[in-house]
Amino acid sequence: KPAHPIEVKFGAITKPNRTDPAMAAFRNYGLGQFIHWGLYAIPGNEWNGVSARSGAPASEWIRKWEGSTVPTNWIETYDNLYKQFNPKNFDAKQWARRAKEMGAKYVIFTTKHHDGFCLWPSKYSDYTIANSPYKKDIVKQVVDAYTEQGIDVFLYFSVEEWNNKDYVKNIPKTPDEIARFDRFLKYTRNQLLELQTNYPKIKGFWFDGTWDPSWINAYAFTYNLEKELRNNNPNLIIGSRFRNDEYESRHFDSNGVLLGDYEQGWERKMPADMELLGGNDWDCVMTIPPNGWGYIKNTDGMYLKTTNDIIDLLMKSRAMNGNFVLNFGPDQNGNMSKHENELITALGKWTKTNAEAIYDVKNFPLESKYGYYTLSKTDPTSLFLTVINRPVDGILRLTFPRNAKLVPASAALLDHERDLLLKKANIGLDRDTNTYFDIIVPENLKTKRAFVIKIKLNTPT
Ligand code: FHN
Repeated sequence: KPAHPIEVKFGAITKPNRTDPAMAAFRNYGLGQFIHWGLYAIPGNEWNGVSARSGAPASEWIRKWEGSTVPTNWIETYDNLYKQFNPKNFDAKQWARRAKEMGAKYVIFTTKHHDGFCLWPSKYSDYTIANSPYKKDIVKQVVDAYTEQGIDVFLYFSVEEWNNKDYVKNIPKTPDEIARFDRFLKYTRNQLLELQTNYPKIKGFWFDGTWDPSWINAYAFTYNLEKELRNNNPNLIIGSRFRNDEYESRHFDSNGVLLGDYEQGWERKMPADMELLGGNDWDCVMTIPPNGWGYIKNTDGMYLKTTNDIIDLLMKSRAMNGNFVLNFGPDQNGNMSKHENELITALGKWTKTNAEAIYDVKNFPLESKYGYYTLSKTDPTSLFLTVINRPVDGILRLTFPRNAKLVPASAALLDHERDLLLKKANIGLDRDTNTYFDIIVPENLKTKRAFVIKIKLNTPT
């Protein structure tokens, strides 16, 4: 934040921390599902059986891959993949049922990624699902199926388009570039209004590909467009990636004010602490492999995050008032992978048992070396401790400030609904500042997962 605020004309349109029901619901989602699906599912991270890049390739970026193993006519090949896109097993209802089982309360679905292929029959483009052998509107099926399951839908939309002749990467300079980019901006507006009109049930947009100088330079246009989208739907939720101010500041304006309703910069990374978040709403979006959002045929040698990894990240997010969004990359037929399916089932079991600690909770201003605290929003005497690190001696020693208005009074395991022994521990340490409470973890508690302890708080006796 600058020491002296400067005048920003194209800054935030909405106030930070909106209090309307739509944003209140957003804050309580807890867990979300991201789905990256498009033509990149066909090659599935390899050209002719060879992964062209070492390290952590982004499978949905395959059209951009370079190197000796990429076929010479690869861009043309890619741009013709739509002629093969015919997902015979795609069943939006099944996806939605499984997402619900997993415990997801919102879904972010790719309507169009950087390759420009639209999964809805846009009247403003020929490069759409309508011209594939599949023909049917995929976005509509996803919006309807998820909404029916009570899962809110956000549409992912990439502004950047690799194969659009009107797209200009740098600030348009020549008359031709200016005319082309002008057409591109109109096209983008048309598509967004079309999505709003076609799918009025959506709760928000999740923007991407907004980093090129041309888009950054179009701050007046994007400001007006955001206003227009919000006028059409005052409850619409838009993250901080959509646009920048007139000084090229992205996510936050030049005075440090969030540009949008929640911070959208936490991609494959987590805030180290609450301070970094400045009290803004946020979500963390995460891949299961190290990188790669679209389908990956062969994951040999890649670390795939486990259910325990996900539980850890989910509860870390919740402890810091954020949502955690797990990405899935279905294959060209619309199937999730074996690992993804196993994750859904295992995570679903966990979120069901421990729902009280995940949804409708907020940060509790103490840290625990055992895991993460979350506090019920509706009952400030219900505190949850997700134990990730189980102590070797079975004693969870909670440290509370001496002057705390509420302290632990009783404890129970959420999964077994079993009461646990809780006692004040006069350990003779820092007695002027801290009070200690011991919770005993039963030796016969056999679990491969983190477990949650519900702690009832009471005024100190
Ligand atoms: O380039 C994309 C990437 O392919 C993926 O869609 C992610 C999802 O957050 N967003 C972009 C990188 O920031």
